[in-house]
Amino acid sequence: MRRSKYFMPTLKETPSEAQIPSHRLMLRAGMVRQTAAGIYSWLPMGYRVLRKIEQIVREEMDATGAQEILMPTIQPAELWQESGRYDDYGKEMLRINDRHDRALLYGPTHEEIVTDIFRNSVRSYRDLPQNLYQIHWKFRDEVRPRFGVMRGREFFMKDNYSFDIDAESARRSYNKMFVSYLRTFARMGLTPIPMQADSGAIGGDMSHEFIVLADTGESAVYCDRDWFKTDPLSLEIDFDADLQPIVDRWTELYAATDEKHDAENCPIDEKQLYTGRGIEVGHIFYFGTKYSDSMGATVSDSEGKETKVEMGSYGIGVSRLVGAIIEANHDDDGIIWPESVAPFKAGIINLRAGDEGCDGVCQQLYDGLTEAGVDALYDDRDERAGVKFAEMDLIGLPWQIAVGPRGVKAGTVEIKQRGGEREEVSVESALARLT
Ligand code: 5CA
Repeated sequence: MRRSKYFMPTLKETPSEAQIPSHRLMLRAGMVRQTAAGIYSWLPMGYRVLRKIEQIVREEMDATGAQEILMPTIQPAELWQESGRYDDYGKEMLRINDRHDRALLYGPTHEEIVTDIFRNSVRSYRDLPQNLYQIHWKFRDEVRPRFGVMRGREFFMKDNYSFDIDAESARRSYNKMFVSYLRTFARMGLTPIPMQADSGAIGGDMSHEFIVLADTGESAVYCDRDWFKTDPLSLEIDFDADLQPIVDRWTELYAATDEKHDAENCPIDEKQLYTGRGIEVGHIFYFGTKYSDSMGATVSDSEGKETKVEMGSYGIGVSRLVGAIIEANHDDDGIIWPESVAPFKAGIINLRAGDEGCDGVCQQLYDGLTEAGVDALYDDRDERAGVKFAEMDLIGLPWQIAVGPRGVKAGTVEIKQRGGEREEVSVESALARLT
């Protein structure tokens, strides 16, 4: 992509409404624009990151055997009246009447819809277990939308729902999601901490929040310092095997939120206890027959007896993750994208656009990267070098290659990793490093 043609409305000034780094940086880098309170439009660069995160989530969901579906954002009130949540949900639910005066709502979550699909389609234990997921928009009319996409009213979520014949099998489904979440967040360069949590409006008796550390996070975190010693990506995971040992290994380290942390009885000794703040990027729930009971979702078991199906639901805040990743990866100059979610892998900076030599080398780099399937943003504008370097640091691409007249004469370019040291190398070795 050529910077001169790219729609990336960066801001020089720090927007006064933004209180935390990720919100400031997302506005300054032209990734998003607020359309209404807590409602955002995603501009090209922000949307590229959102899609990268979405794709990692999708790949990791698929790896567990979950199947992707797409449910409507607008839902009929009747299903929520059946489950008993229509009144409970209160003002957070955006309620709508259609032209026939039928009560609809913009879905804040999808337990009711998916339970309805299930009860109309599945009759026998032979069709279980099932696990269905979707990635799309939710609306919650939060009292205090804030921190940009971190606490929006409209936000992008991955939500999935498991259906099992009994509690033991439901536990296996829960464990799969638990382990899959460790991998998912680790692939985005984050350290996920699963913590025992309250299940709130979703209900149920087993629940874990997945927290990533950031000083600006809304949740307090208490965990064992040994937490940070194991990389989930280093584990061989077979989703058909018993995952309980992996879950135990993580939960034995003990981590808890404010509500669950009990200073008197905390099993971790003081020196080992890490206390900090974090951002909730995922939340998983096992709620048994809460919805199958109220909504009548049953299947016949191996003896032909009608049995209420055991359910769980599992969420990941896909749009929140864009902010959370920035909170965990930035410096005074801007964002520092982990490669797996970066909007482009490299930025090419032409230090003298219009100079034949510089233009030629930049084009050679750009073509070479494009042919190798490496996304690059080529700053071909007629702008001061300082402006270009500052913008590249702001938008945080993992690699920068600067091309100037002096280097071109010597057959070299300057390559550096965001936040790292500059190095003079040949055009070929710059290409080799990135491809
Ligand atoms: N039905 C369950 C699981 S699918 C559910 O809705 N869980 S949740 O309420 O915990 O939401 C799942 C994730 O969505 C949260 O962990 C959080 O990362 C994200 N999320 C929740 N509210 C917001 C919000 N207002 N703005 C951005 N992300 C949010």
